Amino acid sequence: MSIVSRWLLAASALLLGGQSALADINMPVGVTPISKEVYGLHMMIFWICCVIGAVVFGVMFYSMFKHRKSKGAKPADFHESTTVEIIWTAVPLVILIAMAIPAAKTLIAMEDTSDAEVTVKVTGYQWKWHYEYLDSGISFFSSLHPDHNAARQKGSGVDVSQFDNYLKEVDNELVLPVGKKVRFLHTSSDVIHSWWVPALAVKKDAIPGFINENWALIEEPGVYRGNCTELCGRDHGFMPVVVRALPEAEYDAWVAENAPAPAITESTGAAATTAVAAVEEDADREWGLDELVAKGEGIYNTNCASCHQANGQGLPGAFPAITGSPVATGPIDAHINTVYVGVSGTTMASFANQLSDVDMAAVLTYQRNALGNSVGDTVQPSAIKALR
Ligand code: HEC
Ligand SMILES: [Cu+2]
Repeated sequence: MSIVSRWLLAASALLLGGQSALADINMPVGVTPISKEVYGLHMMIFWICCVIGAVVFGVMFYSMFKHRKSKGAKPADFHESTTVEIIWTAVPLVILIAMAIPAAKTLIAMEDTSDAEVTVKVTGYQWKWHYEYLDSGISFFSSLHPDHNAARQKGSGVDVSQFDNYLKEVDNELVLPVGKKVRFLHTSSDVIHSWWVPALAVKKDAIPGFINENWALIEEPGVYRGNCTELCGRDHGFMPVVVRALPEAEYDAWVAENAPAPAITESTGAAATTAVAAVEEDADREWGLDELVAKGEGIYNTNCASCHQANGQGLPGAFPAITGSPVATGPIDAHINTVYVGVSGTTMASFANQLSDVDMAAVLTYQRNALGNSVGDTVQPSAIKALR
């Protein structure tokens, strides 16, 4: 539907008192007490503006018509009317104060992050989000879904109409409980991002070196989508947010399943300890070239391809090619160092905290033995572990 027809539809719906077409272009009501208050304020102020508009233009057009020259109207020629000046100062003042009181109440409520039951630290990265549940120790990165990421690449040939939420799907969703106050701590590891989920009425800048707070109490289970809303570089449009709100019992089960060992209660402790032990064993054992390359491909596409490109060619002048790169085909230690430490002063960030030992070993081995390179050696997870 074109913008014009949408507006015509909305205007006719308005006249007929209809709601649905209006809701289509209006801001969402959302699923938190704050989002509902924000929506209420928005509608209240919208209607106040409508009334003011109708009154002001009504008086104007009536006066022009009633006192038109062809009817022999003679203009008044008085100067300075204290009464009029007092009225047109006082009336807007009263209206502004009447609007400011409820708005200030909502603003104060938005800032009140006290008594939160769950705290999630949200860190922006170029171009993904990192979520850290401070209470249970769960933490993970959330990137654009690999299928969508592959489809969006130039010349992928994928028919994107097959996706329901094209470019609005992630690999790991932020899982939150319904009916609990959740506090968000927003920060960034590189440039300024902004975490925005309209249905939660949460939109906060993520600034390196600062922590901003916000909160939400989600009232209905569901999936709520959002975006980064601060222009943060070339893939700014490809770091969506997906929140999955679960009823409390399901959320608790999800936490029990995903929490690392220390936060686990006695009853589920054994299973989690084995899971952690398995991960540790993975980092210690000797890996084969093929399994590292196989694992490395996905990690490369998620973490490195946005700059170095999926085919390893880079972007001349901005991001060096990995194919034939003297670093990726040269001494192993310098290659590890480039990715573990990063290259200061460039957009090549340190991946030490972004990738596990196994993941980093896999992506390095992938760079050395795929994308047109064939050095033939492997980077073992134990070599990365030794650097920590
Ligand atoms: C945000 C963009 C960006 C991302 C994402 C990125 N890099 Fe880089 N990378 C760069 C830039 C820029 C350089 C060049 C740094 C310099 O000037 O030396 C570079 C250089 C490199 C080099 C050295 C290449 C050469 O020949 O000089 C390697 C190896 C490398 N990156 C590996 C990786 C790996 C592995 C990942 C993913 C885990 C990754 N990069 C993700 C931007 C990026
Ligand atoms: Cu961003």
